[in-house]
Amino acid sequence: MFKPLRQAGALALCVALLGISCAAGAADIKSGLKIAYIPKQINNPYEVIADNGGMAAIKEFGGVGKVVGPSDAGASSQVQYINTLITQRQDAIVIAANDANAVVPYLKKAMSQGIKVVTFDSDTAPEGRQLFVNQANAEGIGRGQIQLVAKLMGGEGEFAILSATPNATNQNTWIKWMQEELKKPEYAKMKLVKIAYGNDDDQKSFVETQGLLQAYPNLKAIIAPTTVGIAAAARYISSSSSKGKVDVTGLGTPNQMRAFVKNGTVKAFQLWDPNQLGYLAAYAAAALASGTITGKEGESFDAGKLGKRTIGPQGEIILGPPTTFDSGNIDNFNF
Ligand code: RAM
Repeated sequence: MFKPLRQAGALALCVALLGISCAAGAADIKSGLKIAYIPKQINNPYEVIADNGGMAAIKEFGGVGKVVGPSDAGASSQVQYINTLITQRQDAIVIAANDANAVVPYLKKAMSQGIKVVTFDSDTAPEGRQLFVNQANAEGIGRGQIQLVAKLMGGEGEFAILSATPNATNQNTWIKWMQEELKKPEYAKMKLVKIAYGNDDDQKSFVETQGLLQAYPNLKAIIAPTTVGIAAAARYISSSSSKGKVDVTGLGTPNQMRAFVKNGTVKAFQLWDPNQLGYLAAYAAAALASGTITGKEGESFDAGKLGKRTIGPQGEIILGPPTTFDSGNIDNFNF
């Protein structure tokens, strides 16, 4: 008689007897859950770290994880993978969406067949998923990027944004908040001259950087809110005559950016731990697929080493604030 109390019954017990709601624990996760990850693109180092975090979590709770996905971040490149996963009757799909709308009909089809859908990193329109695991508050990321570039530029001059694809939900939301932040009077002497798109393709990002420097000879900084873009921009600038004149900042992984911080091309940039992002998304998907949460605001679940997490408005779960990396702390990070 104690066994049911220890497991699924524990939740009902604390609600009924103590009058409080309890977080769903890892013990409530069904065993053998099939959870498939679809990154924006499989060859993006950031996505690889995030997916590895997901696979580690799935291993912890005894599920079966896999990663499938396209080699480019095009708007509908993920559709065929979603369709295959539906046929394979996965328990949950965890996806970093390349477009807010293109994948929605297919994800809706998955959900209509009982497959749980969690977006992470880059969201769909809300009807395309049950939960969105966001790396950090989008407004905070966008405003933070402008605050950082303003410091680097001494609060005046021309700067450009080198983004990922024109459809990327995450970058577009961050850029919207950057533009909001820029309206403040303290940035009156700063001018955003261009938003370029490197499509999260290393070579295209490299060429776009070159184009920005040619088109805007007075450019003082480039913000690349993409790990692919910032690394390509830094590589271009580090061996060009713009080194020391044009600051590169944005969102990057410490391991990809370390050499450029050491050689002085990059003074500071930001990110969160993509591994933890993928890890959190797996626990969210497992809690949904086990029926311990339904996706409503206020529900909470156990996320392994990340502890208890609570669903916020619009089905959003936030990992935590970003870290700013510079020459003083970059060697403390290895991802
Ligand atoms: C790239 C991708 C990803 C984004 C990071 C910051 O790797 O665009 O979606 O979150 O950059």
